[in-house]
Amino acid sequence: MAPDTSAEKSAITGQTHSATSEGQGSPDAKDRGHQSNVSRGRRVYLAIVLVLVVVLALALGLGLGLGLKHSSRSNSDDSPGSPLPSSPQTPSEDSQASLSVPTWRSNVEDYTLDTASWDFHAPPTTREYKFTLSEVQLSPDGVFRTMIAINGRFPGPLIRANMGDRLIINVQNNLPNGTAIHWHGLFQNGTNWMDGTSGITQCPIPPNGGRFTYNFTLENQFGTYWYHTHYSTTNGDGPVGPLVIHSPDEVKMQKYYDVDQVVLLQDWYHDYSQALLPDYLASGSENGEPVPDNGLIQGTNYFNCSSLDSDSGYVCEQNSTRAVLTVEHGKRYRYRLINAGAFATFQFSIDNHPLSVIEADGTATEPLSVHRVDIAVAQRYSVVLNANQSSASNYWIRAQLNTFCFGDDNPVLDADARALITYTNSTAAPTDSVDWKDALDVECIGLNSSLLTPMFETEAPPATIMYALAANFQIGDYAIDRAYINGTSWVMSAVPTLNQAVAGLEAANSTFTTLGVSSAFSANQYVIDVPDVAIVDLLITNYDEGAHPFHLHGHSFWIVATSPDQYFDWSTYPALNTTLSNVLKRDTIMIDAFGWALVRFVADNPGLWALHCHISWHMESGLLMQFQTRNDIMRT
Ligand SMILES: *[C@@H]1O[C@H](CO)[C@@H](O)[C@H](O)[C@H]1NC(C)=O
Ligand SMILES: *[C@@H]1O[C@H](CO)[C@@H](O)[C@H](O)[C@H]1NC(C)=O
Ligand SMILES: *[C@@H]1O[C@H](CO)[C@@H](O)[C@H](O)[C@H]1NC(C)=O
Ligand SMILES: *[C@@H]1O[C@H](CO)[C@@H](O)[C@H](O)[C@H]1NC(C)=O
Ligand SMILES: *[C@@H]1O[C@H](CO)[C@@H](O)[C@H](O)[C@H]1NC(C)=O
Ligand SMILES: *[C@@H]1O[C@H](CO)[C@@H](O)[C@H](O)[C@H]1NC(C)=O
Ligand SMILES: *[C@@H]1O[C@H](CO)[C@@H](O)[C@H](O)[C@H]1NC(C)=O
Ligand SMILES: *[C@@H]1O[C@H](CO)[C@@H](O)[C@H](O)[C@H]1NC(C)=O
Ligand SMILES: *[C@@H]1O[C@H](CO)[C@@H](O)[C@H](O)[C@H]1NC(C)=O
Ligand SMILES: *[C@@H]1O[C@H](CO)[C@@H](O)[C@H](O)[C@H]1NC(C)=O
Ligand SMILES: *[C@@H]1O[C@H](CO)[C@@H](O)[C@H](O)[C@H]1NC(C)=O
Ligand SMILES: [Cu+2]
Repeated sequence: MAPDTSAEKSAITGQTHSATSEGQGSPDAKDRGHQSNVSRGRRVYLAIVLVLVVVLALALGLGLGLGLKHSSRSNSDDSPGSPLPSSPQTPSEDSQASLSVPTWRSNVEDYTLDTASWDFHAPPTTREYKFTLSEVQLSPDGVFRTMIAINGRFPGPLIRANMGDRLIINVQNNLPNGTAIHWHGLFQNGTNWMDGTSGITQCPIPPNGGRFTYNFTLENQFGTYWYHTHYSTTNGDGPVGPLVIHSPDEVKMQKYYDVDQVVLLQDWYHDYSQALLPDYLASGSENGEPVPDNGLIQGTNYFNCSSLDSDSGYVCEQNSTRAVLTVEHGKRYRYRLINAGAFATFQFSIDNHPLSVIEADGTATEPLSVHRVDIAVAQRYSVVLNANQSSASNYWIRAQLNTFCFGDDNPVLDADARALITYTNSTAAPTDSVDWKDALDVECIGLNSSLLTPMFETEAPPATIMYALAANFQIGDYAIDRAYINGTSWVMSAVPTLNQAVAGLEAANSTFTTLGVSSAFSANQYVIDVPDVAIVDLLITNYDEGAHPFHLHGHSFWIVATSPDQYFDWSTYPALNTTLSNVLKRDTIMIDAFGWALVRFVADNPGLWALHCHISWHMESGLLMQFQTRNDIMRT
């Protein structure tokens, strides 16, 4: 089967639509002139740094000397901008849903996985994609803003492959900033430098035309993954998409469903994240994260332009619509939920239809029946819906943003983000749709992983080594609030730590082989050098009043134990340090406010691997550390 053709579509759409941007009044536009100067200085700086990196040497020239076409736009629109007059076509006033979608939007069809024609047993093949990243002005929910699109599409194209396949993704960065693309949840065993983590496994791909080719194989894992930029907070600006790996073993799951679809969830801001970041990081902000303005399902949702102040400066077109998922009575639908957002946890449910969870972060599970599922940032769950209700009504899909995760209110946010299920291909407002009576969460939490049992049994051996980590936020000099892991607040390194480690190991510099907390890197890099092929127990204690979804690159971990309470009782450790049968393995775990999680992973995968909170604001505030593993292999 040929690679997904939607990925092949050129960046033409992006270019066309950026034309609509002229005169848009998004507040960040005024910073442009200033940003371009910084950007030029930064490119020169990058150029110096990049000399150290052989893989990017060719791309270097491309990043320099190109025009500042993205940066010089002036904001000539002095009209208040909002709200614009209602557009005439509002297909159905009540449900605000539509079956027609703008050409730039990846929609329900793009994310429907044709299982009948897919060869699950095909011999390994190479699948090639071309991703062009560019800044565009689009209006996913009616509000125009600067965002980042891949091939002019939002959300990004679906990547689909079989286990064992090789993926080649040719990335061209037409953004005014550097970037890198991380393939979330992929092991990258032996290809750490393809992990796409700026400052850790690679230098950012240079701006204004820089290129990088990702090239890796998909071994020993299948299920629902995703990709996103891993450079500052840019992942919240649109460059995200699903990555699905199939396997012959999936047949055992297919008995539970007839139709397979990706359902992408994300919180959404009406501002460019780079415009929100300075205030968030500023003196006195006290970790006051920007609160999302909307929640999107399949890249879209209704937004009421009248809720914006008339002097807000936003351009809001009252034509936003909700996604429509069509079902056929009697069929069962696997929805691969991905929380591709920046901050919010969703409580996902479908009115009148109980759901059955059959996958978590790429681990197939025995069906667990639920009414709502809490899905934190970067987590994935596959849920099965049985279309057995009356066809006479449409029903709401709800992705309710858990507002207890936010430190503030946002008056324009309708936390009940919705899409429509229809049995009859209609966009009519539901008449018999009933939300579940189950109370919504009153604190910020994820689904407790201990409720899920893997479908394919695994055994976790006892740990050979254990590390304890403490995560907190702390206000320092000048009332600057930053996140810390064991006293270190991460700042992106100019020279990727992987390059530093490889150079140090090749030079037989013993600083790079001293096990434990490494002193080989600068003071803002907390790196633990792990013995070769260790089974690592990791206790992460959260001393913060907010919950944090922690993600480990290059591995999935067994969830040994979790707690909503602050203190781990060390006397219980021997009883936990045993062979564990069939506990859930995943790559992102929500750790409760003032709680802890004990996870276990096999450190057999050479490289520098980030462990970080996946809330993009928090990562940028420093909530990231790294493991250095398999020095024996990295040295050679
Ligand atoms: C992105 O580039 C702009 C200027 O083009 C600069 O102001 C901003 O700080 C850059 N962001 C990052 C994260 O480097
Ligand atoms: C991808 O990597 C493989 C293995 O190293 C190599 O043979 C192949 O030429 C690479 N392909 C591209 C397009 O770089
Ligand atoms: C949109 O918001 C305005 C002002 O808050 C309100 O009067 C109106 O009913 C809202 N429209 C819808 C469809 O919710
Ligand atoms: C809404 O209208 C704007 C301006 O005409 C257009 O760019 C956008 O694609 C429309 N959105 C939808 C969902 O039709
Ligand atoms: C519909 O399907 C659900 C989930 O499989 C099941 O619990 C329920 O009993 C079914 N209802 C009817 C009316 O068949
Ligand atoms: C649903 O309706 C639209 C527009 O009326 C039509 O184009 C489409 O083919 C229909 N889809 C199905 C599955 O019936
Ligand atoms: C876990 O238990 C094994 C024995 O079963 C022991 O060898 C190992 O040191 C223990 N690990 C830790 C981190 O205490
Ligand atoms: C991190 O800090 C905690 C508490 O301060 C300490 O117990 C732990 O040993 C430290 N971890 C490492 C790897 O040094
Ligand atoms: C070894 O690496 C450390 C840390 O990067 C550095 O300070 C030191 O100079 C290096 N030693 C030698 C002999 O190169
Ligand atoms: C998850 O459930 C287990 C088993 O009931 C419980 O011991 C643990 O405290 C729960 N974790 C959290 C974070 O609530
Ligand atoms: C990763 O690669 C290492 C070294 O090549 C190998 O020993 C290990 O088994 C691999 N791990 C997985 C999960 O494939
Ligand atoms: Cu966090």
